[in-house]
Amino acid sequence: MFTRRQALLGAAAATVLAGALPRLASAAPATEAEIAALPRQKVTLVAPPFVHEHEQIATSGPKVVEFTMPIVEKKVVIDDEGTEFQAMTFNGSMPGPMMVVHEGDYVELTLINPETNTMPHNIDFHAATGGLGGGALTLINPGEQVKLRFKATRTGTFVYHCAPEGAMIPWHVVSGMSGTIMILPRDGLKNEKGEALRYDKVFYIGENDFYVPKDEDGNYKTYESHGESYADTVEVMRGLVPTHVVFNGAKGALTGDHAMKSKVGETVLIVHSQANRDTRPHLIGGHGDYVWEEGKFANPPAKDLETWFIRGGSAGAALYTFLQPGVYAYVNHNLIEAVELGATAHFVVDGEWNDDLMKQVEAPGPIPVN
Ligand SMILES: [Cu+2]
Repeated sequence: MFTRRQALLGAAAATVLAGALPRLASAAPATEAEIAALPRQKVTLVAPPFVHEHEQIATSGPKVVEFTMPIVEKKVVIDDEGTEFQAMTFNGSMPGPMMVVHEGDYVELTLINPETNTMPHNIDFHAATGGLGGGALTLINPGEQVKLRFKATRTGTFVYHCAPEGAMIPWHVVSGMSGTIMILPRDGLKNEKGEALRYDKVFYIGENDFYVPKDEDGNYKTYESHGESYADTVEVMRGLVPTHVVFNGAKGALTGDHAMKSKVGETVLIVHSQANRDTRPHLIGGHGDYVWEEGKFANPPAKDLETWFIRGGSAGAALYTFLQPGVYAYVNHNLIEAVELGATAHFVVDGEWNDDLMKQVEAPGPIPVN
């Protein structure tokens, strides 16, 4: 028999345990009435590398943050040679847009699969708990929409991706269906000593590996529809050698005229995701001042990194204050992937050159003869 004493002991044990657990995970579930009473905020998503406006430090209590994303199946060009690719996208961009909320907020997403699409899709949030990250509750056919709510209980940068079922999962992911959500601590980012860190700008870079089939002559093949491209594409995928490794959906999407802009003294947060494959971001001529390699803000950031490692299926975050002007290449430091396959972006940084940090003491010239 369950006595009153046992019940009290149980309650005491639960209290001790609750103290050791993360606050939100141990909190009693909120009722629908409590959630309904929370303030609501509607966010309009923007295409990467840009990120919608948000507070770094929450100025109010938890809220329900509303997002809407249509799924867009479309043909896109992914390199300078005009290679056509049957893309599947969240919100029309590769990667899908970055969402930002605070710990303790509720994410409420309306996912729309327009009638013009040909396939079922869903969304698996690595930040969410249960139901295949929401994948089990969001599978929708063309012509349908669904609304999912989940509580943001863990801070960090987390991948989301389409995960319909079986062989469709990797195909939809390497067709472009992934993105990132950033869940900030309510009191903002911190260094290893618990001191506040803040950014002037945030950029979101999504890396994609593409597997485009070639014909007998070695030219990339084009297809009329996604369905038609499927069998050939799976064959290339099984070789595990991508034909393209790109940032933001195409070779050159973030270089030249599309370079990201900053200036000396500005602190930039660079969020980098890869939903399928490992990668290793590196800022040539710069560093990662503070890097959350695994992207989880409950862990102290690593400092002064030269290159960081993003595990396939995750998103990491690096904070850097630019100290010199110029054009910085930001690459996947598998340099074959960076240069040959497309994984290069540029930062154009304005400002004053610092001779103390670097100076060409003597210009190139002939070797003197003694
Ligand atoms: Cu999909």
